[in-house]
Amino acid sequence: MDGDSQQDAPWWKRGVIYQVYPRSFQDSDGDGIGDLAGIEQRLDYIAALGVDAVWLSPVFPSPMADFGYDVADYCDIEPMFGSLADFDRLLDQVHARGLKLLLDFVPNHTSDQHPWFVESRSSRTNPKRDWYIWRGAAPGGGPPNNWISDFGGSAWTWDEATEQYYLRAFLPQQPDLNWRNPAVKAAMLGAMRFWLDRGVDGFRIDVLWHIVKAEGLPDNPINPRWKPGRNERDRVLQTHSTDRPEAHLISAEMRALADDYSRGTGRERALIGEIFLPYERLARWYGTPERPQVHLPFNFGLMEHRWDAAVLRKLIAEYEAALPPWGWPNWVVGSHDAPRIAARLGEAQARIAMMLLLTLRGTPTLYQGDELGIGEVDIPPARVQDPRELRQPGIGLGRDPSRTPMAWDDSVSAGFSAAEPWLPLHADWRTRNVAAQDHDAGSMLNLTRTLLSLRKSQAALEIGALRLLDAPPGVLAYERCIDGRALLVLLNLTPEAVTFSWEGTVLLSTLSGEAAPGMVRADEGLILE
Ligand code: ISL
Repeated sequence: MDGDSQQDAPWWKRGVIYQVYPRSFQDSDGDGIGDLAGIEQRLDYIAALGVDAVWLSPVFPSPMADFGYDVADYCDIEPMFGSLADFDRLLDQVHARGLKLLLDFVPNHTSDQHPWFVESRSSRTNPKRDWYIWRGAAPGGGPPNNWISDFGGSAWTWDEATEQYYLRAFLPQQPDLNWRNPAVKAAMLGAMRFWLDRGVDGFRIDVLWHIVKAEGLPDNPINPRWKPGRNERDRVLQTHSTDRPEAHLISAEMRALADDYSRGTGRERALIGEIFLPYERLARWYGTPERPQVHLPFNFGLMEHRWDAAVLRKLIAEYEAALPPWGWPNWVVGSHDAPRIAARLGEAQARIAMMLLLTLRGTPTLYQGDELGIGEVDIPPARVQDPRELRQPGIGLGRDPSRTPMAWDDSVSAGFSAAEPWLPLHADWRTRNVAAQDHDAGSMLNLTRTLLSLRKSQAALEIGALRLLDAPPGVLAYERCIDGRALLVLLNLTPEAVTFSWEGTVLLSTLSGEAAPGMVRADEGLILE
C-alpha cells in the first residue's frame, strides 16, 4: 500500500478524472442533445470544480443504436455533436485551462453502418469479410455457439443474404471486430494515432477485455448460480469470449503506441481500460514493467459491493494486495452505465461515497452529475431510450436514469437546452442544480469542490500511502501518509452515531456543525490531521 514517492508523479496518478456524457452535458444548438460547443461553454465550471482531466464518452459518427458506442467512423465527429473543427477548438480550450482530454475508444465492435461492416456483409468473398467474426449455423441449425449478448439473447445475428451468423457481444447493430486479423489491428491503431496526432491526452478504452475471443469459439460454461429473471448475460460465464491472453498483447501494443507519443514530450498520454474482472485478473492488465499495458484498468469494486464498512475494508485490502508493485490504483463510484450513487445509497451516504472516492489511494473518476447528488430519476415508459432496458425490460438494467441532463440552473430545461431534452431531468432539478448549490455552503457541489481542493493541497491524499485502520462496526477508517505526515479518514457508513475516540484537527466533515469528539456522527465522514 505504498505511496508514490515521486513528487513529480504524472497527471494520471495525481489527478482526478471527470466523465462527461456528451449527450447530456450542455446543448448549444437547441436540439435537446448536448454537443461539443456546449461542453466548451461549460469548461470553466469543470476547471473550477478542481478536476484534472475530462473523459468524453464517444463523440464519433454513430447511428446511436447504443448512444455512440456504435461507431460508424473512428476518425471524425458525429454531426449532432459538431465537427472536427469544434473538436480541435474544444481540445485547445481544455488545454488552455491546464486540463487533459481523454477520448472513448471503442475497439471491440463497430456500428453495423461502418463502411467496413457494410463491405464485410456484402459477400462471403469480400476482402473485409474476415474483419468481423462470421460463422455458419451449428450442425443442427441455430447459432454457432451458446454465447450470450451483454444485452440479452444470443450473441449471434443471422445474415439472410450471405447465410452466415456474425458475432456481436452487444446489439445486432454492434458487430464484433476480428482483432486476430492484422489489418483490423493496423486500422484501429491508426485511428488511435489520428487522435493522438490531434493532441488528445489518451483514451478510455471500451470493454477492452472483450476484444479477442478464444480460438475455435467454444461454448461458454453454464453459470450454475444464474436464476431466471436475472440479467440473461450471466446465464453463461464469459470464459471463452473475454480476457484472452491475445487481448493482453494488443493492450501492450496500444500502450507502446501511447508511450511513443509520451516519450520526449513531457506530456504523458494515458490509457484507461474498461475491464470488469475479479481483482487478481484485473491486475494482469497493468502488464509488466518491461511490457506495460494500460495505465489504469478501471476498478469498479465500489459499485459492485455492499455499502458496509467491513465489506469495503476487505475490498480495499484485496485490491491493494492484488496490485502489482508498479500498478497505480484507481476508483470509480458512478458512470453512464451504473445506477446513480445517490439513488443507490441515498443523499447522506452519497456524501460519504464522495469523500471515500476522493480520499482513497488512486486516481478517482467522478461522473458528471454525481457532484450534484442527482438521485433516482423516473423515466416514463414512453421515454425509455436505453437499448439494454428495451431488450430486458423491468429487471433494473436501464441506464437512462444515469444519463439524464446536467442541471445548471432553474431556467427552462435547467439551462441544459432551449428544447425538451432527449431524456427527462431529475424531478428536483429546480433546486438540485449548479446555480442553486453554488450558493449553498453545505451542498454536495461545495463538498465536492472542497474535497477536490483538499486533495490537491495534501500530497498525502494525492499520492500518499494508505493504511487501513481498525474501527468500530459501521466505520471505515484509514490513514493516508506521505513524508511522515498523516491524514486520518473516518467514514460512518450507517445512519447512527458510532462511539469512537479520535484525535486530531478536523480538516473536513461531510456534515455541518461541530464534529463531536468521542464519536463519528450518523452519516458523517471526517478528514482529520
Ligand atoms: O456492466 C457490465 C459489466 O458487468 C457489462 O454489461 C458491460 O460490459 C459494460 O457495461 C460495458 O459498457 C461499455 O460498453 C457497452 C456500452 O453500451 C456501454 O455504455 C459502455 O460503457 C458497449 O459498447
